Amino acid sequence: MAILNVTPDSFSDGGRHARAADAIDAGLRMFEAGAAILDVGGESTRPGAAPVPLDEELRRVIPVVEGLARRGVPVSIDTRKARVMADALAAGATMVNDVSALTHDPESLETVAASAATIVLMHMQGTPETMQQAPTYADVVAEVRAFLDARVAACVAAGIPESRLVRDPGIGFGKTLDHNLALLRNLPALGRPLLLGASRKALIGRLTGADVHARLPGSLALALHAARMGCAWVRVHDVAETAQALKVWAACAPG
Ligand code: 7PJ
Repeated sequence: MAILNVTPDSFSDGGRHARAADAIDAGLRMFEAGAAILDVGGESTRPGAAPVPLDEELRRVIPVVEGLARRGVPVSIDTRKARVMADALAAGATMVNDVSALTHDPESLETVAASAATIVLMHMQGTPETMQQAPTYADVVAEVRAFLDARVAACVAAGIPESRLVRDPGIGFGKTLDHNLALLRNLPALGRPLLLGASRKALIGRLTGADVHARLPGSLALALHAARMGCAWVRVHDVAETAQALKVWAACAPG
């Protein structure tokens, strides 16, 4: 899964159309480089990020979803808002990636249940504004597992088959370095199928001192670790590099 952020700081400032065209071009390049799906997002959920109003989020992402889907590129919509999910699905998206696991917007569950989309349910403690202030768990692996089980159960109760649900531990979302490492060491304990998003994240900086623009080696190590632990998906920025690493790893991995 390739990360395609459509925020004003990610592309040219030549206006909306230029920005959408740039994002579509970037998405096509990532698809050609080996991404199975593009995760299009218009609201940053990084620690401390401010929320984006609905209209603005729609204006950012829908032209990009439509442009990619029209060219036959699989698209995931990265949003916490039911209306954005609905419009993106109508524009051709086939996956919904919600960092709130369909808890942020009370209409999300019904919206995705009415579609055939695959849903990524991510664990987060707190909200993006405050989540890194004091993350606390008695047993992080058991608590994340219990949360994911409960969200899967809520989706199944709403009529979504479990085969369409993907679990995600939410690396960095209300977690210290030790919490992240406990989850990474115990990924199979979280259930299946799993998606891991660790590309360029702060834990790589915490472990190595590398700044955000120099975290490709650590990101590749985490992608290979995810593959070895049986993850079905990795969410990454550096598509060509990750695809090459995974291809070589898969050729020599036992089993
Ligand atoms: C994740 C995400 C993740 C899923 C972000 C970043 C922060 N969605 N959105 N999993 N992370 N499903 O990419 O650095 O880990 S935003």
